[in-house]
Amino acid sequence: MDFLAEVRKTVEIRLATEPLPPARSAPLVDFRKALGEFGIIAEYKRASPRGVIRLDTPPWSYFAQLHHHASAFSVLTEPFWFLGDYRFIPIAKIFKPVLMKDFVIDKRQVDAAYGYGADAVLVIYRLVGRESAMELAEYAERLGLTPVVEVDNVQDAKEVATWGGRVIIGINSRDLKTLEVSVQRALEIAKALRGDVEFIIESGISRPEEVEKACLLYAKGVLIGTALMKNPAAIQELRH
Ligand code: IGP
Repeated sequence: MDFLAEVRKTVEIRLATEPLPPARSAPLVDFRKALGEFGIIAEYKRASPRGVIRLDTPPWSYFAQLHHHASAFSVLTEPFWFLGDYRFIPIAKIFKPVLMKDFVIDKRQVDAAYGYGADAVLVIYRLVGRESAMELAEYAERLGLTPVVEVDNVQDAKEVATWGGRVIIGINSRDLKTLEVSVQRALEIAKALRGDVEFIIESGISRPEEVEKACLLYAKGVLIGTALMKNPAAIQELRH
């Protein structure tokens, strides 16, 4: 069974067993505006399907170290592969606007993003398909959240580019079926969008040249996880 198919099964179990999210108390901010001209989104990710990344950086110190340089935070909330937790969201939100990263297949997960205090929510096109991705993105917008719709090919990117609204396209360098990463491929997809629509580049970014290239292709920002988990101080060189 591939990763996405397997993760879907556990999301269904989570949906059946997780308690209802709290009522939102955090202020809602415009995630796109928070990125400014070009922003770095620093991701808190303790593990991935490839294994543990880092467990000795507690969430508070990660966010506290990075908030002067990052425009926003991305927080993994998937518990089984990524060792994520919804409760990381309010910690990140003390410092910056927050994107909730999970495998969203149901509106109730968008409600969780809202309740725990996120400002944006990830919707993975390849996980749910066009119809559901559109529905989930619309639902998120209705709540005032920014949908970040993740794609990993030109065709899907061009489709999402027609949706309008407040959608940001997340071009993923990682192919979620094979988990193989190519920043070059993500940049090619960005080129095909010609800056007509707001997008960010995600995954596998660790070098200043990559950040620079994304910026030159009119990305609104880059999302960096592993490299910053391993070395939060690296953000200073990554910003140009
Ligand atoms: C971050 P990296 O290579 O910098 O750690 O990647 C982010 O893009 C990655 O965690 C990610 C992800 C996802 C995680 C991209 N899309 C979907 C979970 C679900």
